[in-house]
Amino acid sequence: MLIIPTYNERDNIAPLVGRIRSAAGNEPVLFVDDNSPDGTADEIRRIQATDANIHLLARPGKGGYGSACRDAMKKILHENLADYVIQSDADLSHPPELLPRMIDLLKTSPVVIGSRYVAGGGAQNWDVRRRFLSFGANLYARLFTGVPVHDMTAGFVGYQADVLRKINLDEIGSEGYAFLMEMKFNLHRAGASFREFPIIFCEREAGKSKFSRKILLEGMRFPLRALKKRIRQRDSRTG
Ligand SMILES: Nc1nc2c(ncn2[C@@H]2O[C@H](COP(=O)(O)OP(=O)(O)O)[C@@H](O)[C@H]2O)c(=O)[nH]1
Ligand SMILES: [Mg+2]
Repeated sequence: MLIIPTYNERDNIAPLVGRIRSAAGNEPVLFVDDNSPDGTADEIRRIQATDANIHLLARPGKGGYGSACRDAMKKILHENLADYVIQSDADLSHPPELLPRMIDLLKTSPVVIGSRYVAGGGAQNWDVRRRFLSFGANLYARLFTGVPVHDMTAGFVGYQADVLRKINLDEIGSEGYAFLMEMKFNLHRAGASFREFPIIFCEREAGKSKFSRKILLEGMRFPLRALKKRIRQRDSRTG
């Protein structure tokens, strides 16, 4: 089952569902919409009328990307809706054509990451500055968190349901893309192994990014918090 958080993504929903259906047949999709002012939920309901595998978790207000993903994961785990969960953005940044590869890899790997930073991966329409910044941020995140993953902020990630049951989703407090790092950090500490495969990330064409200064700061702080946690634990083991 796919989970897709949405906030003001009305124009992306129909093309997104079209591409998912072409690439991955009737794969169930759970949208999590936070009462988007642009009527994204109405657009999802319109498509639900002809597609029984489109589900909608409608939340009352903007609760953040991280909590939208958490709520969807908790619902799937509690209600036993699927053997695996794949999270993806609604803005077509993550090519739905790669879903069959993701689903195939999930048969043998507990956590599968669509990665920009393995051979063959990358980002479309990114200038040198943005590439450098993103690569640097990922290197910093990998070194400080100690998680052996090249794309720590990847948002196209698949999880076997059983590996998600090894971590406590309520302990994860990050809201922006720090959520993506915190998930990987906590899964790593729970003993999960990771498999990365290359994706070409596409910058959105419709709608606006919800990226903010607050999200950036949270993202910059997370690797430091993770490093402190690792040091404290090492001290408590040796001391
Ligand atoms: N439900 C929900 N979805 C959100 C929220 N913030 C962002 N999203 C969705 O999360 C995904 C990633 O957000 P986006 O704005 O593209 O971030 P960017 O890729 O970092 O620029 C998109 O599908 C957004 O619609 C939120 O507060 N609630
Ligand atoms: Mg985006």
